[in-house]
Amino acid sequence: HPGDGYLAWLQYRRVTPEANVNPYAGYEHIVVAEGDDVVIRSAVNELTQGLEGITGGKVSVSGKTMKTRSVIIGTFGTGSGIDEAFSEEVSSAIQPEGYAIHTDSLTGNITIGAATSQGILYGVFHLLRIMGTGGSVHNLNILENPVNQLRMINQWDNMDGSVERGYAGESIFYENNRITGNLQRIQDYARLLASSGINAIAINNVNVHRVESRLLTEFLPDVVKLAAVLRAYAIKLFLSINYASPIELGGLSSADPLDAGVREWWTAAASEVYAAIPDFGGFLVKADSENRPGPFTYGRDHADGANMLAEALKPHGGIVIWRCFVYNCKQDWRDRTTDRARAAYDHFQPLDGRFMDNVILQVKNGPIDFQVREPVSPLLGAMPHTNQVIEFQIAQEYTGQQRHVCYLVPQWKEILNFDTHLRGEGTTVKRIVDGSVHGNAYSGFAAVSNIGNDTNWTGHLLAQANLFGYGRLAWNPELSAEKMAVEWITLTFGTNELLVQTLLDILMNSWEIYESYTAPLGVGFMVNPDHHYGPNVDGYEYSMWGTYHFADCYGIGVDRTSATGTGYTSQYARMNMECYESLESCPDELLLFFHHVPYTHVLHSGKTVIQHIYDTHFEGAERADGLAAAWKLMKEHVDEQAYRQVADRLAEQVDHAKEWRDRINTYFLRKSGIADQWGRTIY
Ligand code: GCW
Repeated sequence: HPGDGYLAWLQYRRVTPEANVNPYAGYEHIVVAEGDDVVIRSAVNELTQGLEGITGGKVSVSGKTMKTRSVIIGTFGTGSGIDEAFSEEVSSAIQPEGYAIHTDSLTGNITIGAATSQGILYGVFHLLRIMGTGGSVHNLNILENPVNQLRMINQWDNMDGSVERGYAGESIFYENNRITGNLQRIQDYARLLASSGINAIAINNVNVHRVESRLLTEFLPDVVKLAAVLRAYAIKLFLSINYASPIELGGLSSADPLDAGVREWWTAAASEVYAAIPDFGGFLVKADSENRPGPFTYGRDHADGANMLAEALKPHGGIVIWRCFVYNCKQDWRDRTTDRARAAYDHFQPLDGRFMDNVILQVKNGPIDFQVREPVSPLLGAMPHTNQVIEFQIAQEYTGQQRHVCYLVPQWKEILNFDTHLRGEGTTVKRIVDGSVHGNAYSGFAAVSNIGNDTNWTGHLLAQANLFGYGRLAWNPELSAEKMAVEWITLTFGTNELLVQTLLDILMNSWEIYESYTAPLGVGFMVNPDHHYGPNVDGYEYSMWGTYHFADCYGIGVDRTSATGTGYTSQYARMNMECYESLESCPDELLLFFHHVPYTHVLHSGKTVIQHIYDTHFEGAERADGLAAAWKLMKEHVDEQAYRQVADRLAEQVDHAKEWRDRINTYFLRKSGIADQWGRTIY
């Protein structure tokens, strides 16, 4: 059903049916000039499906160009005629994953040329995106290369079918401790990923438990089947591995990375995987973090641990992606000197230069954990001799769990545009993670997926925009959040202007709204322990996880300055360190992340901290109401089922925003004893 959300942004509906002439009519012939491999076949299938949907006609495929309106695909330098459609300049500028698209103005023939089948697949999706959004195809002259090399998705799926931090049903990859037999769903997921530019996926949770450890061995034949489905969409498969595998699977007595037997075990394990999956991506590793095993047990460090695996993978061209989410999760809340925000940098920065060149460190975007507001992780860019990728979380663990709408692309854009000043002005995060600042061999993006087996993939229909936007942003971080939103809306819901504008407003305001009724001024973790949904100001205040706000009757915030606090600010380049260190220059939205201040402290906005808390919480809840009201007006412009889905979630958000508002305001009124200037109801 078109409104159930399963087709997501690959609806291929006939555009502008109200117009007399379908602008794409006649594009019913595909020419495969050269090449026949699984990826080309996917491209042809997609193009066939897409053109049939969009034109309403029956599409034919052959090797021969028609007089008009053919879509011709092929690789360069094969003598197939593809080269002639492009200038030498264009074809030589195309990188392995890139493509060019050209329309011949006389015949209307559209040629998609690339250096590889993968490039052709991306070119096909680009053309279908233009048609799906009602764009003109008359004069296309497109040249595209991805900015980032690795554009990866991390599934946090467990083999029992559960998904860690999953908010859209169960896993599509596993059930009952087996790999799924429903490869159709995997293929449909692969189409969604490839169409947004994703080229890699780790198919199991970074917390690798007993059964999942055996993906490397016993379950390998089924992993091979998944790899085949993904390969057809140019997506490389990675496995998250259990660092203690030599013990748990191999029966060895140790997992010491410097032990010869352990190294041999990994070398053999890697060889077996590559024998089964020759284009296997490599290993993703969470080690010595949140009770996961790692090299610390043996008195070794992360470089020892990662290099051992890198050596095993190297002969096969594989890589190790080693996560930097390492901190003390057994902290005593009485201990005021340990600061979780410092941990990633303190653990990893001193190891710069020690990692093999097929190791990539995966660094979370912020120093804590995917909060609605955090500063940028100071580790990003601070290791010039080490490959790094940035890790985002598409799953909205702390941003409404796909029950509240929260379009995260604006947050990601802000992070990517942040100037680290590490190599002078303009050393933005996006230039660090694309590898250009430090000239890295490997670089790019990774993110935690937000899908499950719900029919609409993401639970909240509007959360699909985050998955789509992530892929597009990984391909090109210069794209604007608005542009990606409009693309997603149009591809998903059609071109009705009022609807597009309404949804655009909903998406573009959603992050700010969520932030305002939840976490003020950079305070994080005021959530219920464990599941992390809903307000609980002291939920983590006396916990061992190391996330505190230190609110008392005078004030709130964490002193992370170098002068009087934990010294976290010193992990930034001078310009940023000075900016955060001083109360005068620290931006309002991060004030309480860096400073402990009285409730009466006056912000740059002119408001006191306490009044800011009250105002944003009242406004935020009201604006959430506004989202639901705006959507109500769309009832007649959108499919009934899609309308319901969104309306139901928004109704829950409206209610829940009030709960946040009242809990937070009441807590701080009681703590501070300072009344709301406007005398509104606080309990
Ligand atoms: O955000 C936290 C989550 C954990 C997760 C961990 C991590 C997979 O609450 O569920 O574990 O981060 O990133 O490793």
